[in-house]
Amino acid sequence: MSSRGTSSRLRSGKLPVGLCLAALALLTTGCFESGRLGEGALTGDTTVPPDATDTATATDTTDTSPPTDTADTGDTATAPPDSADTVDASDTIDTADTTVAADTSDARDADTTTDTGPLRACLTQGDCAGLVGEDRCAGPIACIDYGCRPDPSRAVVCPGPTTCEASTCNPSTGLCDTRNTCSCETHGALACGVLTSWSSNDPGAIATFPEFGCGPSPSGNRMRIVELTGASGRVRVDGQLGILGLHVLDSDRCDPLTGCVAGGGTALYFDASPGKRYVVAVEEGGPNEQVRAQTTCNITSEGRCQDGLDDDADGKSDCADTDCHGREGCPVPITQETGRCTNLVDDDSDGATDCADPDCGDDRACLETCEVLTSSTYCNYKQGLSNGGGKARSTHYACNPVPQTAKEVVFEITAGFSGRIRIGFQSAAGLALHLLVETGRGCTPRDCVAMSTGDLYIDLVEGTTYYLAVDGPGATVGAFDFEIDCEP
Ligand SMILES: [Ca+2]
Ligand SMILES: [Ca+2]
Ligand SMILES: [Ca+2]
Ligand SMILES: [Ca+2]
Repeated sequence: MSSRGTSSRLRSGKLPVGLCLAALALLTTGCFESGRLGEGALTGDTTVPPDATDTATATDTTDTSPPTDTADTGDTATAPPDSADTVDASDTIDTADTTVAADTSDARDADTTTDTGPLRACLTQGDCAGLVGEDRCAGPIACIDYGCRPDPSRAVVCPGPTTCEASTCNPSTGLCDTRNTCSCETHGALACGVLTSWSSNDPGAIATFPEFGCGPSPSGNRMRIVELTGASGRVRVDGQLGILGLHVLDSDRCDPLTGCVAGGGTALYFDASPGKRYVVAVEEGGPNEQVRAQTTCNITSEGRCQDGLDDDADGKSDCADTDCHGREGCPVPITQETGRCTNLVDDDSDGATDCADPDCGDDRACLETCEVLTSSTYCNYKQGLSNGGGKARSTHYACNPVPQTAKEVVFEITAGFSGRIRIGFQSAAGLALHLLVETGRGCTPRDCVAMSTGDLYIDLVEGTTYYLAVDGPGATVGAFDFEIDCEP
């Protein structure tokens, strides 16, 4: 072996030396070892063995890890047994089976068999002819195990309970007796426009329904079903005194779940379908209580503004309904800024605050004024002027929908007589003549009564002061001719 190893080193030259040196650095005896290494190197191209040694070390780690790893894998391995739990789930099926068995009168059969034993010994079915068991629900008598006894496979099974029905087998008849647990037998009646009173001691109160399909369930007190006669349109039933809750039921489906029309509180609204009959389940507080209910039909407006209900079904409840504005604590919404022109609030919510709102145009705080430049006017007064020398104080003339933002020139006339005059006016620049009448608040475009782009006739009233404002849109500046003709 070693000779082969040596020859190997000679052939391969430097590599084995390096290996040897490396081995020397670690072990004194290393070169012998390295000989073996070299030998290994031979096979070493199959170098795997040394690696295998490494793997051996790895195996050590593996040794440590296995417990953990194996444990993990072990768990996964245990997973299948878990699926065996699914088998447990099938136990549930077993339980179900047991339950079913319990439900069906198997148990009863067992009892019968144990208690009474066979009614008669038998070999054939004919031996049991004419025999009837004490419990007919347990099944007809048949020859089973040489004894005449009830046949459990033919025991009577009654339908399971529904919301309003419960069914049980009658042992003497072997038939299912079904009873209505949602009694719609009425005791009393409510009618439109009538205030109805009764005592909770009056006969007819029943146990409460367990649950309603509309509105919260009552608190478990006893209940009385009353007829609701003549319901039409929008209906309100208002429970008073000892009433804790109300539910309206469609009397064709007197079922608290599927036939519930409206309810939950002590007052309710609903829209009656023409020709349909309704009953009301009235929850009474307890014995010895006076109970009272008011019924109103064909409601068309919001009668109650603080009950949280939409009386007339127009989609708006209480104060949100205009019917309630100004009533029962519901404020009248502000629709105009007028009179609220200095509070910095857009009171009517139209996007314009105070003086910016046209509603405030006449408010003293917001009133536009005009400045009279030419006070000395008289009959036959005549001037050619330009508005460029005027003032831009007036913009919004009551008689002109177009804002006049240019400078204006204003003439004042105080009538010394009553009669018609003509104001001669012309302007090639697009200016207009505005007639304002003094109303006691000075010159203001708010008091404009007429406008003209040409001559203007005025029926003067003696003693009245008039203003004639020449104004234009935008930044219009231009010439105009102005003339007063007192004898047109
Ligand atoms: Ca309403
Ligand atoms: Ca209301
Ligand atoms: Ca305001
Ligand atoms: Ca406003």
